[in-house]
Amino acid sequence: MYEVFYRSLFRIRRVEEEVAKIYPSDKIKSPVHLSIGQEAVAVGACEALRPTDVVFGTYRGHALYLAKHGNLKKMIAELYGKVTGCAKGKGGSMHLVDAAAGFMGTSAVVGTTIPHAVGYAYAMRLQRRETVVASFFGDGAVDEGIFSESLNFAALKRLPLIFICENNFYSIHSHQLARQPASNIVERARAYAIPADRIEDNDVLRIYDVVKRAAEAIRAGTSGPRFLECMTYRWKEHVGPNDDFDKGYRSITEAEPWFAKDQVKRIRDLLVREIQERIEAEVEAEIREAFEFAERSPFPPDEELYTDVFAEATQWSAS
Ligand SMILES: Cc1ncc(C[n+]2csc(CCOP(=O)(O)OP(=O)(O)O)c2C)c(N)n1
Ligand SMILES: [Mg+2]
Repeated sequence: MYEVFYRSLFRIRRVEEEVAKIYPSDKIKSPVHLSIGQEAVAVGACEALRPTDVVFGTYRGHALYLAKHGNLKKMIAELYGKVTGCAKGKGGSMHLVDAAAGFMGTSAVVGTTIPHAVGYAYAMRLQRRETVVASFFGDGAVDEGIFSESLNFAALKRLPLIFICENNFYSIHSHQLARQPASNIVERARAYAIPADRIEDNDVLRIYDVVKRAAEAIRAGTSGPRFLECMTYRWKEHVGPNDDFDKGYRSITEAEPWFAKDQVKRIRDLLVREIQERIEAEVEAEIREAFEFAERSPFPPDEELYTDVFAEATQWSAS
């Protein structure tokens, strides 16, 4: 089990470190919001879900895409704006999608994928499917009205949905307590009669356990939606590859306890050396291959400007 966690955590960390390294070259054609430091939330949750379960995330979506086993080559090609990318090179880092892996897409507009997840879960309930849906969003999305509307509707209809708030304390440069009167996101979920937990320390194994139990209860039909608030910490700047502890809105002293809780290192230390090294060599080879694939892929042809703009008439009539 630890091997599986470590492979996923290490893969995400290393992919994003490579993204950060290559970003100044301008080969990557969209802004990047890195999850370095926050990987445990996506990995703990996605390992607890089935491949057939689906997740909806945000523009800070690399970790979730990879944790849900999204295609790495297509992700890097998408960042490069290449036609082989997961959104044909038209979406970039903030609009990753891999429906085959159950990664249903992300959006740059804060809060917007929460109701998408609710709608999907409603469809699963109506069709009596076993699929569990997970909606990932930041503490900033809680500032949006749609957050409360979504919780209310999901609770009312007992939808098969797990809300997962990645609370990294900040919405861009604004601390949660500069935007909200109290640090009580988990209590707001309880106010809608949604069972809710808060995990304080980014512990990947605890996140796994809580999501596993939630998914089992939902699948057994003994629970409506569940809510999980995961306290975590973004190590890099809000957008881009750099550190930003010199910007004045937060301090390195605040960050240090979170560096000490690094889950990539923690799970690595639970494995014997041969296994660590084997996993690392395999992941490094996969990453090299993905960047080479992106480098040699072509940009979309000009005609692609006119496709995927409006839904095709056949799609409307089919629905
Ligand atoms: C509706 C909307 N309002 C404002 C913005 C500007 N904006 C972009 S990212 C962001 C921060 C959101 O913070 P949070 O939800 O905590 O996610 P995090 O970046 O911390 O992962 C904001 C306010 C936006 N993209 N969409
Ligand atoms: Mg945040």
